[in-house]
Amino acid sequence: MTDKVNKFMDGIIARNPGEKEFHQAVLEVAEVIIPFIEENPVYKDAKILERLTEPERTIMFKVPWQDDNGEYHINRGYRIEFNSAIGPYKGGLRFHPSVNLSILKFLGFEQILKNSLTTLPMGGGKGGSDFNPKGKSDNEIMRFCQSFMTELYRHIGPNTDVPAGDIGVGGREIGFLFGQYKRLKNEFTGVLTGKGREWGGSLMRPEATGFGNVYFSQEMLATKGETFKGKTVAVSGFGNVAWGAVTKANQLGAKVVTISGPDGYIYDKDGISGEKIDYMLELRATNNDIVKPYADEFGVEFFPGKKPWEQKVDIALPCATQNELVEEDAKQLVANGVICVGEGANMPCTPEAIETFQKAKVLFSPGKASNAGGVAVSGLEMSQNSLRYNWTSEEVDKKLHEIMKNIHEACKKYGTEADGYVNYVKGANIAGFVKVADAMLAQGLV
Ligand code: NDP
Ligand code: 2IT
Repeated sequence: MTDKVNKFMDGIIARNPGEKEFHQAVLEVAEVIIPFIEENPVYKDAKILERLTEPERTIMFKVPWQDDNGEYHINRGYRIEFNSAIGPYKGGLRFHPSVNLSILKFLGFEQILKNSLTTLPMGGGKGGSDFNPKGKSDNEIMRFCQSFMTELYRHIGPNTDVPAGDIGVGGREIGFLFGQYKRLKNEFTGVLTGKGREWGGSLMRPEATGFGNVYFSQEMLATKGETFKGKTVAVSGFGNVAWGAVTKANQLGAKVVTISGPDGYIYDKDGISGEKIDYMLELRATNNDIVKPYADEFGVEFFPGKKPWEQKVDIALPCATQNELVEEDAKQLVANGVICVGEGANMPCTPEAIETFQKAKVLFSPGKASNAGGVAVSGLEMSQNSLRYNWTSEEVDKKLHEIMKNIHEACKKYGTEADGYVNYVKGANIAGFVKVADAMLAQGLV
């Protein structure tokens, strides 16, 4: 089997040279799906995996804009329309200086299977720019978003491609992007999700990814008769996903002791709760990319240049970015007795880290399963926009909770191994794949 995977990956690497994050995301899927299609030759004969790993369309464009001092800047914009077998392309936009084709292709590819797992009718896509929001004024952000949408608008639409937020793109940016789309098209449609609640946004969308991650981890813990109550939790990042995860973990009676930024992490032995959670929002809104001010504000310890995984915790929720938790970190967490790791970010754990958790039989969920709550509520926002109606927070939260439970069940169905251990990576990939593959088969050579 390893030979078959290697041969397949040789083809991927040759056709997509230098795209290491994309290779990493495809390898994780290929290791699971190639043995599966050997047993289900209908997918093999139709070359579904080969077709699935080639984006339907890749758009790259120039984004010129002017800063507050009148200086000109040129950034690059992208939208990867990866797969539309089960619905319009759907996925976030990332604004971060590290953005390149490889990162967006890895995210777009993951999004296909994630969206399939939600059970909602959404294809996979991702986009963004190498624009750095750090230190930019509101006006600069607005001008950038307007320029970005001035090109993107011709490629998207409520039945074609529906972007949303991701790193560096939150409610404010979605507002500027939506405003420009509306001016260009003279249409008020659900072309973006993550909109403000007054103008078509779904309640609970800001909370959805972090809440969903905790709901999923709650299901994993329940398989061992455990709960969040009284557990110590390490969270990384301090953005949208981290904020939602900290909030829900608190509600379930856990104590969250860390959050982190590119500058290091803070350790709050009393737990990040109450007004300290609200402070996370302030920190994010400053656009300064640092978590240290939390330590100054609340008089707790700050560990510059370090990651939270060196602390002894029961549960780890990586919510910052890809490859932020490496093998050494995983070994440290395991040595300290971690029982559950729920990925809130996309691909935050390296393959070696995942293997370390799985070997130690730690409950481990891949982002495409446990962070699917964000895009799931985006899907519910699309439904509400089509209905021209709004559900209450309670209604949306209930649906989100149900969806996360269903994803957990699907992972268990396809991922339970002979000894009873649930391999959630295997389960998520197969469960997500089958629906998309069947749709592709039904639609002919697409
Ligand atoms: P935010 O921009 O709100 O926060 C991102 C956090 O990660 C910040 O703390 C950010 O700090 C940090 N970060 C980003 N890039 C890097 C980097 N290269 N090195 C170190 N730290 C970094 O984004 P989100 O919370 O929305 O996204 C976090 C993760 O969750 C991402 O992997 C995203 O793809 C994933 N995700 C998001 C969803 C959503 O609905 N928003 C849904 C599903 C997954 P800084 O900006 O200072 O670098
Ligand atoms: O990675 C993700 O799932 C997101 N950033 C959310 C995508 C969406 O369309 O809500």
